[in-house]
Amino acid sequence: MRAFLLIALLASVSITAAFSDTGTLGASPAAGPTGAAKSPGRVELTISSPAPGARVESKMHMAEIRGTATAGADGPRGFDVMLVLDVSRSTQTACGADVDGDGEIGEDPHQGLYAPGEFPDDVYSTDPEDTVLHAEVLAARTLIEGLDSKRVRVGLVTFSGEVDPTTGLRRAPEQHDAELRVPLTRDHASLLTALDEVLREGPHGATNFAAGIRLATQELAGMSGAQSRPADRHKKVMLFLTDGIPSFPAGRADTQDPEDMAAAVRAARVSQAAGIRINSFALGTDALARPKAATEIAAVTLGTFTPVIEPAGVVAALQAVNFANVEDIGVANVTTQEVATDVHLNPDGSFIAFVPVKVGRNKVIINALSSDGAETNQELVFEFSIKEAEDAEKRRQLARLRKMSDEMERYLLADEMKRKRNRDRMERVLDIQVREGNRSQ
Ligand SMILES: [Ca+2]
Ligand SMILES: [Ca+2]
Repeated sequence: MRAFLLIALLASVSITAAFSDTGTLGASPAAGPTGAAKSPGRVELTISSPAPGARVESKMHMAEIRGTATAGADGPRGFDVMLVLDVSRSTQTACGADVDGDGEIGEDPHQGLYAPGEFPDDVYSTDPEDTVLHAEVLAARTLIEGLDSKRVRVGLVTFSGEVDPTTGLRRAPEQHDAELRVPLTRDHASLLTALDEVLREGPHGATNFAAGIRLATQELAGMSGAQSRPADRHKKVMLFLTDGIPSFPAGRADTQDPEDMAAAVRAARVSQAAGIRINSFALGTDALARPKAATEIAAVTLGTFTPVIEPAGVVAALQAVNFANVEDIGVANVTTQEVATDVHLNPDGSFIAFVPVKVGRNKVIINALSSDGAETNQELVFEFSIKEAEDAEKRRQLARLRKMSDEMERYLLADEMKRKRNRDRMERVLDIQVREGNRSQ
């Protein structure tokens, strides 16, 4: 039924298509009828490729559209994102998915799946590259690779807490339970190198939330002692990943003292005062059994708390985070009467959409929706022709398809509802055009 409606709408849009050539849907951002009609805030669209009128070539009837959406008239110039990763000992456990993609799913021998003695007692993942820490690192990598280094600075903090093996307490009162791996930088490649280093060092120690939050806050806020240089009008975001509950700085590492959580919440209040938002991600059953600390640090900073039942799901969860306040991007091809279903919106508002096209002239509408409900449309006309794929291009397309791993498929399933809303919205956008077109004729 919906498909029929869409076809019907699109059929009528061909009239509108001719009409809008006369300039109803101006090419300027925020000029679309829906954007002007009900804008609580404002959202702007910049299409970086293809250029208007350009000739696009591809082996498949599919054109790649890249751009950026920015919410708010006085929106931030850019983003400072501090990744805060839990490297405590428990992150050595198998996360339940094939993180390294070698075809073997690492399992925790302590879960009773193997005969006693089959694995040494200190092995927590039969595939050493499928641990919770590996899932965190893969999530961080995937996130970083999707961010625009011109607009987003990224830094890396890890936290744990060295334990005195005889007492179970901290080794020394002045010890640092968090480490600044990379100050905020546009050199995203340096983050990838640092993440490799984190994996080489491996999981260790207890879980000191407060230390991680304090160090990340110092850097994001440019407090004294910070190594990161301050940036003007950058929105400050902390992405805090943990598989546990705070066990340090108070008392023993194997005991959750009330002060462990109180210290974390106090640290988050300082973040809040410094204009930093904490988005927390609690991975796995341990973290979710008692998620109070992870929810509190997000709540006091007006950030989001994301429960991630399967730790490997953090890859998709981190990718789905939205710090640009851009809720959704929709793309419809007026010429082929199809709506793009393959739209990747990055947390910084940049996006890539693959829209179905036909050979010749194509008119495409791109719609951006901000978190506060503001919308804008932009249209783009380009020429499309089929080309024989060269080997490099074939490899690139294959690599892209392979990247859509099991993880992404799960994400797509979970995303089904959102996609339906997107589709409905684009149908509405097209419908408005039809009505606007008819009125003017
Ligand atoms: Ca594996
Ligand atoms: Ca404790």
